[in-house]
Amino acid sequence: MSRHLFFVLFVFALIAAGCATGVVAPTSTPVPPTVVPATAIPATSAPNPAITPGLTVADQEIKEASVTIPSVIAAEPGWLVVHIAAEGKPGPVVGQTLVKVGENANVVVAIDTSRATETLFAMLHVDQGQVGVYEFPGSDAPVKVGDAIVMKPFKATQPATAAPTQSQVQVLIKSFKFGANSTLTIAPGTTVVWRNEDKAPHTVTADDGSYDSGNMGQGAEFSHTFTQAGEYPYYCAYHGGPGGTGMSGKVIVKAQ
Ligand SMILES: [Cu+2]
Repeated sequence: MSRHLFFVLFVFALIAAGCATGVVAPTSTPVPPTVVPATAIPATSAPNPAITPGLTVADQEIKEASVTIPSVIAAEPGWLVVHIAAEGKPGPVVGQTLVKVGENANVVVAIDTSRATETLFAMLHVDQGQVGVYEFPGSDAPVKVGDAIVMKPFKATQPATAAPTQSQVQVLIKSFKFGANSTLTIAPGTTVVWRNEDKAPHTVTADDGSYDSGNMGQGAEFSHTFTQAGEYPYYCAYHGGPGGTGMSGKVIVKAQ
């Protein structure tokens, strides 16, 4: 037997022994794979480079203390955060919700409506640090594309409240006067409707310029809704002037 053949046999013997030990090894209960709870996975996931983060917003009325963001595209798990406006820029946060990687349609975010401003900012933040816990200021920073924060402003109006008891008041313009009594006191939210009964044209022009009917021929109507408490003097541009001069009147808006 040559040394070479001996070596080959020796290798076969080793393989056979290996197989044998594999076969005769005592069977033990299989060890289940370690299950890591989702919340315990460290948030080291890198953003998917194939996805460009972005969002689409829509002006809306606040419903059930929530706003809806039509579309949010995230490259990594994150937060859709709603900021209120402070001097035209995103200010404090009034609500946030988790978003998944990819497109999230119609994302509903519960917000603190008592602090909501007319303009709100929808902003995409990452979910780093402790996953599922919003940490900002902290690890959950805004997402940027280039140098730009992924953010868009939108208008959110408060839901309409109960209608005022008397929502509309008419003032007849007659004989070059604004009604029998030129001073009218109304509740906030009331709409005043002026109607010109004269053959002569008139105008309803606010002293502060906040509203102006322009020329009103006979039978013409002009309306304005007063929402804020205060005094609102007005005049006819043809027959009066600001400061109660000539043909003029005053609307006093007072909470009742
Ligand atoms: Cu007039």
